[in-house]
Amino acid sequence: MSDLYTLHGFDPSPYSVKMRALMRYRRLPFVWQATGNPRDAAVAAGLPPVIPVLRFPDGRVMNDSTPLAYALEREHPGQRSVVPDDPGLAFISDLLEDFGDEWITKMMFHYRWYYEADREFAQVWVVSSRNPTMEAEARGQAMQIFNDRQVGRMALVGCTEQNRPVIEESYCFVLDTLDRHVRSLPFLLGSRPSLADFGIYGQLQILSVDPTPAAEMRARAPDVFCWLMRLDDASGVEGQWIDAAAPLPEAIVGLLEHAAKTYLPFLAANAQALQDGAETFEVELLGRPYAQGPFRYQGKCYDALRKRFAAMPAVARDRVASVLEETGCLRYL
Ligand SMILES: N[C@@H](CCC(=O)N[C@@H](CS)C(=O)NCC(=O)O)C(=O)O
Repeated sequence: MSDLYTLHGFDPSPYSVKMRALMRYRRLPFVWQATGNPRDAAVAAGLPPVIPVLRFPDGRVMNDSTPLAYALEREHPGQRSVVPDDPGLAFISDLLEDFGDEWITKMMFHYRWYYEADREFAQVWVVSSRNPTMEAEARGQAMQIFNDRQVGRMALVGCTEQNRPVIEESYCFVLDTLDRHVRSLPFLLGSRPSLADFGIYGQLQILSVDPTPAAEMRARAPDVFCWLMRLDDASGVEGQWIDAAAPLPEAIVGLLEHAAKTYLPFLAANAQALQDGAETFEVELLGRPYAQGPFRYQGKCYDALRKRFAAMPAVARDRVASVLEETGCLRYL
């Protein structure tokens, strides 16, 4: 039996590069299996057809990056963990990871499929990653099919003309805030990366390549680009968590305030729509109306976040509750 993991994914997939960076940081030996269609590995194992897919050395196969990251914590306890020791900081890390996975992903999807230059580049990147030497006609067809499928999904995930100003303003806010932060602290919650870093990294890494958001990032937040490169292979990083008893860094407070004005009210409205069986919902975010159809997976994310908050030891919960209250997050938890 090999002691290697196999990570099935590909470069244009935010959750794939998130897991790859996390495993590199944790120094877990793995094979990066990026040829063909990595989704086949999920289907063959009877899992939902999403990537990345991780095969453990004992043959188990799993997907979904957050449960995967926690499975690796159980598998390799204390070995360069990405979960802060302090339960309060661990919760902040979970919240910001989820903000990355489920809110910043709207920016990734919007920029990639809204602007023509980005659509054209993304088609090449995706098709070439699966099969770089495909014959010209088949390659053209594969690119068109992928483009049509993704553009057809935009409204489903909230990437509409109506929502565009909210999504783009939020992207600029995240860039500006992170840019300030990473000039004073190498990672979000210390001089070592947390799950929050990897969740936000996954989406922003793609945004740092797709042409329109990449130009925005380089122009307004070049240190964010440097942070992404640090995270891509952080296997040499040895660091510390911030002091859990000290006030949170200013930019982390800023990100929490922003989550309380965007992602969290979105989650609450989504949960309400799921409960009501509504076909669509509308919520005011950043002073503008934002509308989309309810999304079951994000209903589960919200549930998981609230359960984690409730399950925190009382001392840590009370400490973190005050910053969550000040930033406007608490009322959603
Ligand atoms: N929550 C999952 C999301 C994974 C995901 O959505 N992966 C995308 C690629 S980045 C995918 O496989 N989508 C399915 C498709 O395009 O058919 C995770 O964290 O891993």
